[in-house]
Amino acid sequence: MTTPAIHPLDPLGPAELEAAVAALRTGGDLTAGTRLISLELVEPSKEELRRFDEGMELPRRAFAVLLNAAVSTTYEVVVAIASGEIESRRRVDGVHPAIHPDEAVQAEAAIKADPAFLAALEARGITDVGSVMVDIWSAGNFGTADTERRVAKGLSWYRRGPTDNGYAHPVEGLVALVDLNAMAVLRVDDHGVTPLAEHDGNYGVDDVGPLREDLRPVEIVQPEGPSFEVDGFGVRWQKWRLRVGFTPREGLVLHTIGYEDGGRVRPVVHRASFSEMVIPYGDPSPTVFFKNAFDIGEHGLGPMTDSLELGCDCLGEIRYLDVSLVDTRGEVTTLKNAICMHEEDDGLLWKHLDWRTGRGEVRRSRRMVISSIATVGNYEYGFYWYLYQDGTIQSEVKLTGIVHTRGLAPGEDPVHGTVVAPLVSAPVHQHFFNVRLDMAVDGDRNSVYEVQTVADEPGPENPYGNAFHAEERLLRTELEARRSIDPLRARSWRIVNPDVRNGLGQPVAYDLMPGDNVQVFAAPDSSFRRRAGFVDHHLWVTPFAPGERYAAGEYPNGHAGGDGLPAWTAVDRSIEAADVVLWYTFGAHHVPRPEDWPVMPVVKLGFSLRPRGFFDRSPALDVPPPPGDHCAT
Ligand SMILES: [Cu+2]
Repeated sequence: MTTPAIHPLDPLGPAELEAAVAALRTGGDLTAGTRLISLELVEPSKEELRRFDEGMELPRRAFAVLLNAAVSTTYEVVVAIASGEIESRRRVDGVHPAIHPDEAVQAEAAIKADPAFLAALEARGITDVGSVMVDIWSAGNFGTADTERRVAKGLSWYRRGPTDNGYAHPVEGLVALVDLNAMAVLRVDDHGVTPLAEHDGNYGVDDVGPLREDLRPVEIVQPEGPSFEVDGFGVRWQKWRLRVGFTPREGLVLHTIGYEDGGRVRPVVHRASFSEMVIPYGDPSPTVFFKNAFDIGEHGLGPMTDSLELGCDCLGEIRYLDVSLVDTRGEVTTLKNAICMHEEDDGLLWKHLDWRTGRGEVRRSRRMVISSIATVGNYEYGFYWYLYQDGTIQSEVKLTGIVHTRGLAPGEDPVHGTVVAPLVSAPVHQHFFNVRLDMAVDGDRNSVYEVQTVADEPGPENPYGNAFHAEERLLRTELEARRSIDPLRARSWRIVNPDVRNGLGQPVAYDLMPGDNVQVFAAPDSSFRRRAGFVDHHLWVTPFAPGERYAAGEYPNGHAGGDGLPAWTAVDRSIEAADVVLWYTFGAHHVPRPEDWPVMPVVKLGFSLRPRGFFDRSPALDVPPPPGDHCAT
């Protein structure tokens, strides 16, 4: 068997991770007292990629974040994979690196062995600590003495059996504070005993009573296989070309998305990824107020990514990609089927019936789906990218899993939550995502316009009062480009290449079309808002800078705030005719419903990138009619 040649954008494979870990051990960076928090590819620059295209080989390098837990010191180390040479080593002061899942497991064990915690359980009539599940939450930064340390908080639930849904039985009022570096419990705060909720919240086949019996099979058959080709991490589907990537922090990443047109591949997006996400809860009670986990920056989606199963998470002719990850000790594991690729029928693509002649043409839409799902404690996040035959790229998150719960005192009627079962409240919260789009519409030099519809003033030019038009406004600098959605004016943002014209003489462009979105409700001076400044605006635009990767900064865990987009864009750099990066923040309110219990049906949200004069006319005209002669006349 031949191994496909490694492309410079491919994620680090198992042998490369092993080599990097060995180099870190040899170099004295990974020792018994240090933890490997993350290890990922140093991605090549655009300049290097051009050299690769010209036939030059590029060296592979790994970027490691290491924590010396004994002295609470963080290091960033760059390793040359082939030679094992340590290229650079930098101590980063004043930061707390992300919490690796290994550490969460250890922190849970430490809490469950703590005498004060056991005593607090006993006060609640719980003597079998093995049935208690303690979820580890990032502690935020509320300006207390604790924030000097790398701390997390443990919240507890009780399982009535080995497969019981513990979230139905909150062990309310208990907050354990754990020092992750010392892996020691600092304190257990007990805010008062309430009775354990009795109702179960199980959802397995055997738990839910008779299943409906009127569902007949749907089979997706592609006898000639799917219409896409996968070569390593490279993907070709219809006229789309791209490379799939994966990082321990962002999970699924798409690289070099381009569209083949007139015999050449025209670039659209250089790199697309979920750069950050955060879920602020709106309940001021002591077991909830601090909950605003930055699941990407404080934890990392990679190790939480699910191994997907054929025919369950995706349906049809599926191609999977495996990815490899390291744990804090440097052990390499391969996650099978981490990324799923398949095609879906997408209903109508276009249609017209000439009603005078009875002649009709209709085409069905097919879309390419590239997806990955992360289980983040109680919740599932599905990250989906769709490519369409009309040149559209869509990004969608699917929210599902189990809503977070807290226990209620008898008679308590929660203002900031929904009662989903007796004595169980699901607190109100929001889910915010930031997608980083390093755009390249027909090249790197792009400008961004805000587009919205305006009504003309009534007057001699508008005598009938009917006139309205779309108005474009160039966003010249970073501060001008801090923008929010305005759906009533159909506001969108246009990424234009000022140097390239279409056949009609118009500059080629793609539009960023917002989907469902919301505003943030936490107070402007709250700890959460200082730390998650990227939720202040839906759109941010920056000139590309290699160090600007994540919307809330490189190290959001326990950070006091201000890092990331608010800091970078305060410089107010020019973004006109530049290599621009768009950062789009979108979110959902989640006022839980009884119907979200005990496991929540999927909620979808996202946005699209839609061609605007990128083509001279519909690029979907050459899609053939469905087989058979009954769909075209
Ligand atoms: Cu939610």
